[in-house]
Amino acid sequence: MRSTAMWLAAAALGLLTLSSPAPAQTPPPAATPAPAPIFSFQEVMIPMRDGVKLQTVILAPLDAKGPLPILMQRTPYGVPDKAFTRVPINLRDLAADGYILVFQNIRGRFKSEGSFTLSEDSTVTPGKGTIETRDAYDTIDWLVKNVPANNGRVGIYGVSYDGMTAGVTLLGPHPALKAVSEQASPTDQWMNDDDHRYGALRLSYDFEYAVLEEADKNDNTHFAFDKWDTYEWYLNAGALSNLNAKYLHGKIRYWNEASEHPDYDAFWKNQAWAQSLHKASVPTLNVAGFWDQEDPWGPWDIFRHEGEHDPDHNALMVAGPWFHGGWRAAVSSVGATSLGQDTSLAFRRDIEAPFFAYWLHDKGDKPAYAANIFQTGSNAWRTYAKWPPADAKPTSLYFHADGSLSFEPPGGREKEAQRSFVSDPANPVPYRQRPISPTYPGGDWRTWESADQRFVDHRPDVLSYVSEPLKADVTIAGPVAAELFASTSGTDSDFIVKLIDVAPDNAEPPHWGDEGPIPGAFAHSANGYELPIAMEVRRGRYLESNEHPKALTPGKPTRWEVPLRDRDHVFKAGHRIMVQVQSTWFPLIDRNPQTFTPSIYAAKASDFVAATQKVYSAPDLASRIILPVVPPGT
Ligand code: PG9
Repeated sequence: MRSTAMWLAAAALGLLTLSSPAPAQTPPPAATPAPAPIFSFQEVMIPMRDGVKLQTVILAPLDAKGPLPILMQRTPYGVPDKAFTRVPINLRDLAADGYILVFQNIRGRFKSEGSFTLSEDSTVTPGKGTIETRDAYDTIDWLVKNVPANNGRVGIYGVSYDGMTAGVTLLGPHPALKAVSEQASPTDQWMNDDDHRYGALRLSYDFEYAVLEEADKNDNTHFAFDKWDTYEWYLNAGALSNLNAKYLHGKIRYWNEASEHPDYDAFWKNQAWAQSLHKASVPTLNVAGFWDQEDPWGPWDIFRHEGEHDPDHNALMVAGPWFHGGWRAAVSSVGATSLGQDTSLAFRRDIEAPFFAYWLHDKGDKPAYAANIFQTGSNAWRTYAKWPPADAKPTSLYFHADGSLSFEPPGGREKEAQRSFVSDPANPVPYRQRPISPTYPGGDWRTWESADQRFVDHRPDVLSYVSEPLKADVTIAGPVAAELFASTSGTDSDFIVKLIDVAPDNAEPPHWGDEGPIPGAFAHSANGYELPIAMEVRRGRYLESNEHPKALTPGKPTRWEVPLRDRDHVFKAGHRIMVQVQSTWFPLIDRNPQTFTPSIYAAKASDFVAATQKVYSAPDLASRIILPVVPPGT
């Protein structure tokens, strides 16, 4: 159990302590009797329609008083073994209602037969979904016919890859499948989530995850970096082509495929499985984290596609202040801000468990909301009958050439106004404080999206725009976007936009429930904290077409639309709103050479050049952030 993905699987299975680790030196208590098993354990090989058999673990509660529903999880990361005897903390609320728990390794992973490659696994066959749609169908069919004392109803849930195997069941559900909770499922690996953002390669993630899953059928493999600071390692590796030439030697199929398909072609489009989803085929609880460093977008994408036909309001959206899978851990703060409650526990107890109880046990009431969201800033749960809320009005927050940010558009005196910086691929802006440890299995990858951005705002290649302290709260709920007018002296380039909530320097010490302020050091670090609310990259070559990249015209001001996803946040009175703009974000995003080449995978060292970037704030080139502002009192 070693990667974040594995951590998630382990966390879901309760094989990790999720709150605080036990002190290393504490001697074990003498002769504690082993807890009595509460499940019967069975491992079976379930046959699929093509004869391939999948390794499946079935845990049936020993104290069941009658037939129970089945709750299953399908994973590439490994299933529990016989040591699984207790209900893990993060399944406790679910398990209290009584379920037969089923865990299955997908085909080609561990003891499951058949072959596995990342791309084939999520490729859609028209009308039939993905291979996982079919394997889930066949598994459910077998389970309801063969597992004793089941009530004929099945639910599926899971985070990330396991969320995707849950989500794709919606493309061809078995009639016994009554409830789905896909949590942080990716839906389109070129457009968003793990591997790319609008075609910009998520270098460190894509490279390390491809090795993790494709190097060995029976393991989750960590690339053997010879440097702790992977910023340095990736920079020394040079042009992308070196990664295969020097390290992978063509052995990792997904990396080869990504290199062969830099643009949005059929290879990627066929894997964008939610494009084939046009209705809420089964009641669904979609779950997303606002600070999810891997798959923040897919759940919203699935929710929107289900909304194309959902007359019974069966597609629900839940979002909260979570890193990837944080709702299966314990999240009671973001950055240096206390949220005043364990939001993850609240989700599991008050949202997830009642959702499955209603659909699989006929217990309780049908959830009455469309979206149930933990709004940060106000730090409160809010339910919405419709998402995005109709009263939120797109409102522009303009950049000014003096570095200020305001709701006033640039005036006549700002004609031609702009700010510039030099973006040098030889000295890219780190995406988080160095040293940057390998993505997995280190824990710091999990929280970098909520890290204080003061670590870069002094850099000459990062532009900051900041508002006056707000006189009243500004609440945003719905999709956020940036519209930049910017130029580069190069023929290709990236722009990264970050929307930041800057805490005042007199931040109140955070309170924990009724127990009073949390001691000083924590409050101290909250002073002036620059908390990212939204961050994203756009790659210039794809501004006009995702399929056919084009060179930029050097020096020409160009419109860059940067989607910043759905948000629900209150910028509190006294806080300031900040926007940072930069052109590198390394090694999260590969370095744009800033010289157009037909494929960046084929760029040579000599193509990587420094470029002068200009961001405009003139009346006719008014760079801005578009915020879905909710009027006060609504
Ligand atoms: N983010 C991981 C993943 C999901 C689906 C495809 C590829 C990677 C994960 O944590 O499982």
